[in-house]
Amino acid sequence: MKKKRPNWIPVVTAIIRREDKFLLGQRPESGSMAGVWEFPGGKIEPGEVPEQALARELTEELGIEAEVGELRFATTHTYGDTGIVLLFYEVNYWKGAVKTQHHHEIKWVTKQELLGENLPEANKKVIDKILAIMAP
Ligand code: DGT
Repeated sequence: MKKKRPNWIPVVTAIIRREDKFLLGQRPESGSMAGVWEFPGGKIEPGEVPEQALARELTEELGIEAEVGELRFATTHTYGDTGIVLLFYEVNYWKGAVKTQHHHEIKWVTKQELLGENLPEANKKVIDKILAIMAP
C-alpha cells in the first residue's frame, strides 16, 4: 500500500542573540506541545515570504521589530501525518524591548543551558547544527 504523504507546513524560527545568550519561549499551556521551550517563530501564512512571516511572528509574539538576518539552516520533522519544514534564521538586531505576549514565559539562555532544556523533538535531533550556528 502506498504510504500517505504528510501535509507539509513551513515554519520559520529565530535564533535571537543578545551577547552570549539566546531567547527561548515556553509554549502556551493551551495548545500543542505545552510547556516545551522553543525558538520564537511560527507558520508561514499563504502569500508571505519566509522573512516577512518571521518578522510578523516576532512582532506578534515578542512585540519587537526585528531585522531578520541570514537563513542558517533548514530541517524537517513529522508528527503523525503532519510534516514541518523548519527554517532557522539569525536575528541579531531589533527595535523595542522583548515582552512576553504569546509564550507562557520567555528567557535568555547560554549554549550550555540550551542543552538541558525541554526542546521540541524537531530541534533536539539537530541540536548540533543549532549549536554550530550559535558559535561566536
Ligand atoms: P496553531 O496551529 O496556530 O495553534 O499554531 P501552533 O502553536 O501549533 O504552531 P506554531 O504557530 O507555533 O507553529 C510552529 C510549529 O513548528 C509547531 O508545530 C511547533 C513546531 N516547532 C518545532 N520546533 C519549533 C521551534 O523551535 N520554534 C517554533 N516556533 N516552532 C517549532
